Amino acid sequence: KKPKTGKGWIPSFKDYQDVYNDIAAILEDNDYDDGSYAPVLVRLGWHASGTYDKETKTGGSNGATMRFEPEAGHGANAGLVVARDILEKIRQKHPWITYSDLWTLAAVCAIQEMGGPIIPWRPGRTDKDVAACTPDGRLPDASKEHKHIREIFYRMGFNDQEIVALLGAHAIGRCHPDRSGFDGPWTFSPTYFTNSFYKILLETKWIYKKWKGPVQFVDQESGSLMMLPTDMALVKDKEFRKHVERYAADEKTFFDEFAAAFGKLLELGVPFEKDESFRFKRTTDDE
Ligand code: CCH
Repeated sequence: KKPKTGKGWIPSFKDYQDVYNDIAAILEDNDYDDGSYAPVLVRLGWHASGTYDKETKTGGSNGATMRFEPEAGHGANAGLVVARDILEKIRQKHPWITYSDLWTLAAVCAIQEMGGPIIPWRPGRTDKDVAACTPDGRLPDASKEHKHIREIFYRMGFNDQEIVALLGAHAIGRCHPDRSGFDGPWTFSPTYFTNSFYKILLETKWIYKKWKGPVQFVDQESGSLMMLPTDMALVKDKEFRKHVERYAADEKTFFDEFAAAFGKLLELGVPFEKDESFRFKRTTDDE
């Protein structure tokens, strides 16, 4: 077997599939949170990409600058060290892959392995140094509402429909008081990727949570689910609500539109050398 390094060596689809399989294998091998690292890996891929600014063409997944201070220490990134540390182990086994390709591939793997849609993904990102770190404040602030969400996502180049589709990722994972200050999961199945975020958002009676923490909502019936002020903005705003209703009614539509928007998010600002036909689909079955 030839070593996977050195000038002229180019990774094949199979090499990326091997990385994918190794990530898939460690997702549920733990007592972490609800029994899976998958949600926090999706959050890492999103926060690595969501710093993109289309005017200055800075930020985005290319660079993996969250490896460095100050970006690692930005308030929005609290807790993501867990995700970066798990992936460090994968990287030691596959030292040829860039962190920026690894982090985005891990998010794709996590979504697919949780039963979500196939996300279009292609390699080609390079890692940058600390000088490419983005300024604090590029990621959304959960205590705000429609105007803020639009400002943040329009800056990346998304429209209202794509914003609502992306937020459906809150079907998975949870808020941690020691990270964001908020508390609780959005759904009863936080390790399954479904359209349940929209259904629960529409069908539940939400009340303000009575506590000393930041303003958030809790479901009146069980008291165990939560919504952020930014999540609630999706049903208060007429344009957003239209799409919440579409996705709650039809999971296939949500999956298709989520896959397109998330695939786009992971590619913002990346100067790919290969065209879109180089995108490929990975499965754990190596199909
Ligand atoms: Fe999110 N998210 N997110 N989010 N998010 C949090 C957790 C997750 C906002 C705020 C928060 C997206 C958009 C937004 C995930 C995926 C996406 C938390 C809790 C806050 C706060 C963090 C903690 O305490 O651990 C806001 C505000 C917005 C936009 O307005 C988008 C887009 C995505 C992906 C497509 C995932 C997954 C989690 C769960 C992480 C975990 O550790 O369980």
